[in-house]
Amino acid sequence: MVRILLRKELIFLLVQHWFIIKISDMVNIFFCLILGITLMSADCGNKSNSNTVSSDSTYPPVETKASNANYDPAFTGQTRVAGVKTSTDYETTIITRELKKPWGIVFLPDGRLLITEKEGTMRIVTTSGNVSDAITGIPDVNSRGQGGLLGLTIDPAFSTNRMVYWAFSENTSEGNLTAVAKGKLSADEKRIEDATVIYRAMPAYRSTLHYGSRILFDKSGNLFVSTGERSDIVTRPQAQHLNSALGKIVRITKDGQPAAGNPFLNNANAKPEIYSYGHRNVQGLAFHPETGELWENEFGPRGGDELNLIKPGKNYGWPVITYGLEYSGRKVGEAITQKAGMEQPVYYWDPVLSPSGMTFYSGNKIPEWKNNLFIAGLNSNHIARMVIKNNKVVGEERLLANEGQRFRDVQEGKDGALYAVTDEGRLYRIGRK
Ligand SMILES: [Ca+2]
Repeated sequence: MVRILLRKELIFLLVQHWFIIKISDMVNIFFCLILGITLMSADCGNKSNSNTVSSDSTYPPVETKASNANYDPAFTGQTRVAGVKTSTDYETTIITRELKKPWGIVFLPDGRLLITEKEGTMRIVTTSGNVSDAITGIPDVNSRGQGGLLGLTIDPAFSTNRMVYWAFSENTSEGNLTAVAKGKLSADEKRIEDATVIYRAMPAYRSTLHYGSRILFDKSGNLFVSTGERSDIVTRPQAQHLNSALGKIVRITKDGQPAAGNPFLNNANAKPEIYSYGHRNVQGLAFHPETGELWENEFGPRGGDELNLIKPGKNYGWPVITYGLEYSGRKVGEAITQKAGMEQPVYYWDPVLSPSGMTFYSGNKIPEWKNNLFIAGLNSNHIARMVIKNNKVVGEERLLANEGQRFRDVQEGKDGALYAVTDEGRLYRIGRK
């Protein structure tokens, strides 16, 4: 009897134990299933990302660092768009390392480069790396801080008149300012003849900062010139003032006069050379090869570097609206990013790109670069390739990011390659392999 009871007890215990095992197994299986589904869906997520990569060659945004400001963009695609990668094989060559703080590049009709150097010299450089002596005859520049011999261009009729135009920071008795001069490159290419200052962005101010300045001819033969607002808190509001040339893009004739058709010619309180306003420090100007429209980049403060599409008479907002912060980390002004009557940047960078010279690629050698914008980055140490469709940025790539250079200007050569100069003195060629 005892043995039967013991046996029943034993069977009961075994059955009970079996259930406990089964229940714990089922719990385990349940959790495994949940975990499995989670893992599978995570895996599916990865798979869908990698499918995106293979189907349209887009990648995660190139910027991975935290932004300085916590502002929201005004529209999708105004910052941190998808990354892209150049698929055509290209090679990067250092043509020379002997330049002294080069600032601007322009191509002569025969394909050689005429380059400004910040301290006040120009040199002619061949694509094989032959660097000329310094060209003489250029008026003195104030090269302290961000000043010096800055952007340059040549006359559309250079082949017959040999005229060169350049922007520079000039000393005056009231302070310093951004000026534009012109002169003739002598037949032996050793000097600039009859250099004449044709334009001064007034008022003068004592600062070493924010001069701009790039200079470009438009199709009508007038010059676009970009300035800066001289950085200080006392001059900064002048970016909004139409009676000041600080923080502007101006449009002038070859003699420095306000160009016909400028938007404020009939405004008695405005400087007639002003084309657009509300800019901070503009070191990049370029025309889109197909639309012919003028594009501009400018430095924001801490974050908020901008790419803008420039329209006559428009206000680009600085210092009222910005996506950046003061260098101290404080917010700028009323801490707003949008306002009626003020243009939104097409794109902004936070952290900064530190954008300087730029160009649209119009060649065919690297097909996917056609109509892309290339921007020289200083503190960011790379050249930004921006894919633009219908006036919106749809892709961004970083080129030459391992060179450790401060890129000051990038321009397209006659051979369908890009040429870029760096503060460290290098000239690069980036062309098809
Ligand atoms: Ca702006």
